Amino acid sequence: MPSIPTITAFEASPDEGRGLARDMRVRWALEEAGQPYDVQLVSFAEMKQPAHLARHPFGQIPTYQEGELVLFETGAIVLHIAQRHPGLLPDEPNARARAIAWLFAALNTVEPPIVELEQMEYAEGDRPWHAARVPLMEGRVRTRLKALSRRLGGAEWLDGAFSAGDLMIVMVLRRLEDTSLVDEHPNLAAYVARGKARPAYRRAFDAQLAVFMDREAG
Ligand code: GTB
Repeated sequence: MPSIPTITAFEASPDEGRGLARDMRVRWALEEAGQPYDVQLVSFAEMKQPAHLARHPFGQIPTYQEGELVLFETGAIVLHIAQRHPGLLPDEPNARARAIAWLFAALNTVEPPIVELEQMEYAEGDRPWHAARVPLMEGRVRTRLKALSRRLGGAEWLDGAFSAGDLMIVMVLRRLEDTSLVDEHPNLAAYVARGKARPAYRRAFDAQLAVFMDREAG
């Protein structure tokens, strides 16, 4: 009998239930796949202990455990789920390869300048070069968003039916929610809204929010 996978997530996520920590990507993929899962919550201290380091060499969340298989990296985890369940990758081989390309593009091409912009705010906000660097970094993000918006055009999803590639792009774009950068492209804003309106997304979001609410309730 196939085992129910267990993922790890923050015991106390710094995002306070906003669904911005990376377990949300895995939860969403599992919900799209209709795959039940368990969650093991870990503290920051536990994440750096040998038991968790055996699961994740960098001491981070999320991880994914299914029988003998232990995985880290959200790209690898989402791809694994998508390859084993219907609903997240097309069957036709070329369309499937293109959907996987979008998954890689989300992580390798779109997310890096977004993370850099984000990190600059909290890690370099008080540095003398900060004011000069902001427009530079925003420019790099804008370059990616412009290209993404152009490619999406008036389509519902990036390449045919909703795929793991869309899931990852939506999650990466969500990282810009505290800015107006996505809103500069109404088609991208509508695309993110479509992703967030999916029932599987809602279930995943509510599940991670419940962790925060339970903790708040004491
Ligand atoms: N490349 C890895 C992957 O995709 O799986 C990156 C994993 C990662 O960065 N995990 C973060 C982590 O464990 C949590 S998600 N950090 C702890 C550590 O490195 O010690 C990153 C994150 C955290 C908080 C917010 N937030 O508060 O909004 C958003 C995103």
